[in-house]
Amino acid sequence: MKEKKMPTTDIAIDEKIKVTVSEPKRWKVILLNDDSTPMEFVIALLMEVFRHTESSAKDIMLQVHETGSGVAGVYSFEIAEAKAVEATNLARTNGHPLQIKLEEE
Ligand code: TYC
Repeated sequence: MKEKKMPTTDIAIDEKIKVTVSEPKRWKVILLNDDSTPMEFVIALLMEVFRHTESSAKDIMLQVHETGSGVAGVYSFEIAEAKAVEATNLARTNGHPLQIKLEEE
């Protein structure tokens, strides 16, 4: 039995997929000044939680003391939040009112 050939159509698919990848947002952990958190405590906290050297920790502490605020570090949101919580807990455990805020870069 003879087979009938079906008509064929060639279809060219010209499809472009655009993928846009953007950098994840970064968050600043900002220390705020107050009248009673000891300077030495802030320096130790900046060294322990934010891994600063004694020299950069002193600079940041003085910046906060003199201008009202200063950046302890810049991280992804999860890391910034974890460091802010850790630093706040450390301050409260030691009876200090140190305030910390996060700000998108
Ligand atoms: N102003 C505080 C004092 O004179 C020192 C201080 C610095 C407090 C930085 C908080 O985030 C701070 N003892």
